[in-house]
Amino acid sequence: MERQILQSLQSWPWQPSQSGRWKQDFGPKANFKKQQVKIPETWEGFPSCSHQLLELLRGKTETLRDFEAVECLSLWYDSDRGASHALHVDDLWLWGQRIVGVSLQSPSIFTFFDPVNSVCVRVPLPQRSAYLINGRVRVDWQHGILAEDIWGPRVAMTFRELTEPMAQTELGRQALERAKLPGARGFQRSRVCGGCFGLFLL
Ligand SMILES: O=C(O)CCC(=O)C(=O)O
Repeated sequence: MERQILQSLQSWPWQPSQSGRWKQDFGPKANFKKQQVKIPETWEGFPSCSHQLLELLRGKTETLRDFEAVECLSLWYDSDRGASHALHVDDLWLWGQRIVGVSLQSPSIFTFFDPVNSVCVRVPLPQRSAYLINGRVRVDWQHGILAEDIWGPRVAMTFRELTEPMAQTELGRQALERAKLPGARGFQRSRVCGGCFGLFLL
């Protein structure tokens, strides 16, 4: 399945992102400073491989049974560019409680940091594993990937859901519908600590 996913992602162009990363972003576009969100007209759903992957992940734990992703963000960490992901908390006004991600192509380490108690926890992310961040870890702890923990090209796919109030808005309903479309085609060719952190091997 890993090879199939990586091949399918190659149908899409990688856009330059921050800190030596490249990205492919499928979902609503947010202005995080203004807390505004819109649905790009050109967004035709997730890459088709992600639907099979999400189905697999929903079957791994009861916590994900009703998980409805509205964003699929693929990140390619380019070791040659010293790629990393600074410690952060995913935006709370837009993204819901559960964040799910898979690690492909090479292993890494997730660094979690509790700024209130200055505690750091490091969790290995094996190649072909999936994680779930939920509860207090999602809200109170920062997470990130240090440059020293990228040892080769790594592709991460992260799936996010909307907050409940957002999901109930007209825009939220439209985003959910769009995310469920059978699968967008690449246009290149056609044109820890309370809460929960779970790790699954795919
Ligand atoms: O690379 C990863 O698996 C984590 C990605 C992440 O933290 C994010 O997209 O907010």
